[in-house]
Amino acid sequence: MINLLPGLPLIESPLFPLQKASQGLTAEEERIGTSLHEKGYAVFDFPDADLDQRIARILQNLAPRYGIDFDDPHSDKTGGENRIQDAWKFDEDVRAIAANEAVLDLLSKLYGRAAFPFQTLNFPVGTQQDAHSDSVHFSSLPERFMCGVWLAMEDISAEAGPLFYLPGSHRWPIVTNALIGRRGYGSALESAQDPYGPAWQALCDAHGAEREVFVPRKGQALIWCANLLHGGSWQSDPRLTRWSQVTHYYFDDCIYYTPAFSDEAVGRLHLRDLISISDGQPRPNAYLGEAVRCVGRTGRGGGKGRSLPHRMMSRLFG
Ligand SMILES: O=C(O)CCC(=O)C(=O)O
Ligand SMILES: [Fe+2]
Repeated sequence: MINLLPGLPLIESPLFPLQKASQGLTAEEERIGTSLHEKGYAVFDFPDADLDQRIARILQNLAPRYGIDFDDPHSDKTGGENRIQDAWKFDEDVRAIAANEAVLDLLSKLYGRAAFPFQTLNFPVGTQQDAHSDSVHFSSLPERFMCGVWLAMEDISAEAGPLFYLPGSHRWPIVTNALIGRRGYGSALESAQDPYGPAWQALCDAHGAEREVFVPRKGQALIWCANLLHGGSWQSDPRLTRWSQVTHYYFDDCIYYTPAFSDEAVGRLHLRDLISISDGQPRPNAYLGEAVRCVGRTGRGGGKGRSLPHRMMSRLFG
């Protein structure tokens, strides 16, 4: 069956209900795909026979790095640094979780393009973050080829600031600079989420949306779609831990950029210069099978933003 809308992830496409039977999905893959399509998230058991041993080693390796007293059961765990970004660079188990082949196969099947992990975050406690969509940090052209996988590295208590999300919010408008009337390219922000908070809140109010919390047992994971609003609930018991790993994934053959610092309509994109965690190889920005070559100096990860060269701008943006 020819996919008439290849510029949308399969599970985000309005055609998914018609297409899913012809994708060779197992019953479990179809359940996950349907949940992503309808609700913007899906829960599954993380497929790794060595997961318990990996988690034990990760906690041992990372715990001393947060400046938190984990030994005293009564100590406040929320005061220190609450995340380590890209621990996969020095911790093989973090890397193995991010590069799990079964998860990559699942995501690739459900999105219709090959998935690759590009960032990890390891949290020992709740983030207590407001509702946000990751699409202001990481987006793609075509859009929506991004997702997060949140893995519980212990049984998570409702008092430990669990992850929350707004089911169905992946279908709301993606809140971009254009949508809120803000210029992004070259701007500086304390937090890339700040300018968008009121618009996300207004959308929640307009939809009368109710938060759901994810209170998983160890080894359960949740996939969220690129535009699903999510955050960290208030951690009512600061003595608790909430060990978790988030891996962010992109998909092949896209342009990868940071929308908070971009003005898409005039071709000013804060491009990302990515390598895949799974093979350590670059994933060049690409559009319809052709690499997008950029002018200017680059830095890996959060490097300086770059405009597309004029020739590419006129090709991409008319
Ligand atoms: O774990 C949480 O509380 C939220 C994490 C999050 O928003 C993210 O990693 O994108
Ligand atoms: Fe997030």
